[in-house]
Amino acid sequence: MTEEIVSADMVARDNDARAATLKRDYEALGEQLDRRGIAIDAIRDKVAAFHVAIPSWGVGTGGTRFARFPGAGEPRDIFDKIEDCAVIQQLTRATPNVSLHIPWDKADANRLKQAASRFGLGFDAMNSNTFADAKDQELSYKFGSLSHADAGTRNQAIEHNLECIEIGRTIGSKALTVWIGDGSNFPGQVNFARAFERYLDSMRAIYAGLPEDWKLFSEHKMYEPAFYSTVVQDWGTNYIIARELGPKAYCLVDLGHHAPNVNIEMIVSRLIQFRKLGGFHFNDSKYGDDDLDAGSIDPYRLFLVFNELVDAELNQVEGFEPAHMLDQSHNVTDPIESLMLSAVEVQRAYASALLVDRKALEGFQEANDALMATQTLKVAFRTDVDPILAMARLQSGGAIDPVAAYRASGYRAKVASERPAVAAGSGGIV
Ligand SMILES: [Mn+2]
Repeated sequence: MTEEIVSADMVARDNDARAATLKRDYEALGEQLDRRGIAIDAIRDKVAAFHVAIPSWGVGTGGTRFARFPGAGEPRDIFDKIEDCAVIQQLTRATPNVSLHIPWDKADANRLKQAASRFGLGFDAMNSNTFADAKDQELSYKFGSLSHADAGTRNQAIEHNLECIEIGRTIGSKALTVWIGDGSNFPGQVNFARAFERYLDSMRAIYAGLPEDWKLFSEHKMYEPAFYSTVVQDWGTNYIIARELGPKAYCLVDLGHHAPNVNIEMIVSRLIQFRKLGGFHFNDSKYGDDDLDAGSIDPYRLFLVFNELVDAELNQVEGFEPAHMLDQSHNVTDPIESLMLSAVEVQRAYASALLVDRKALEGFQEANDALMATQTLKVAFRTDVDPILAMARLQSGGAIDPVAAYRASGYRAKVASERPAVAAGSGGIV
């Protein structure tokens, strides 16, 4: 029996107060969609089956280079984090998996498994960390890890990734995400080609340690922590890596890791077409890699990304099975609230993309009718799919209004009294 953190009676009471209005809104939208030849229940069922993973570090308060302002009741360790993730899942029913970060979440693997299964949670991709030095680590990653000039440092980083795979095997993960801080801050500091060759060699060693049914994800990032060059700077390099390594290697697209105005949905399309899209780190950004909440700045871009994903889904592209995860920094909000609403935003983009009249769109594309083609997308984007999302949550046992139910539950005040305040420190977010 899955344990529930927030009182189920309390959630039911909150839902009861909203259910009649939701039913009316859902029926009205159903009628409207029916006129467009869309069965609302089918969309609801697809939304209910759509999941996005929560990164363990996301439930802690983030920070910037300037400061970090800790929130009340911050999780003290991975077991507190799992409880926070369980609240998000209980109320949204959209986030059944947690993505661990090693060494931050290092703990006895069996205890981890037990803690998660208590709340019916599973584990998503493992995340290795060779962009910071762990406590008591022999060699420093100050000047890189997998691409480091020193073979000993590279081996240490390879070993760390192999250890992450081992932990992941025990807890039932099926993927490893490798994100590195390797790069340079000054022109001339590193030789681009030699650094990349060393990185590829290291990745080959990690790839060789991958279980048969696992995937290896590499994530590109244009800048930060290195500010002049990064070793995996863009999707082209990322694609080269995945191709060089082999069929189990895929590219991750983090929405914040691109230059401003880059056409991310087109990158997504290219990676799908060449069978190398591994999945996403969802967030949003205004100026750079701001790690803001998914859909908070440019919901249309998120919709356009999902337009590509739904296109691939409907075309049954071979091997198309992208992993979805949120990767954001919550500096001024309650992380649980931000993550709940972000999961809903990702579902919203998915639901809206499912409403696109693809036959009409193709017709307009063939006829070079640019105006009607783009309007076809807009019609889907402008449709308020809120009742579909709420109904999917309600029928899956979640909350019609997750934030209202969460606030009514008093969860944050409760954990604030149990968990001592964490000292304000540095950002510690990637
Ligand atoms: Mn990321």
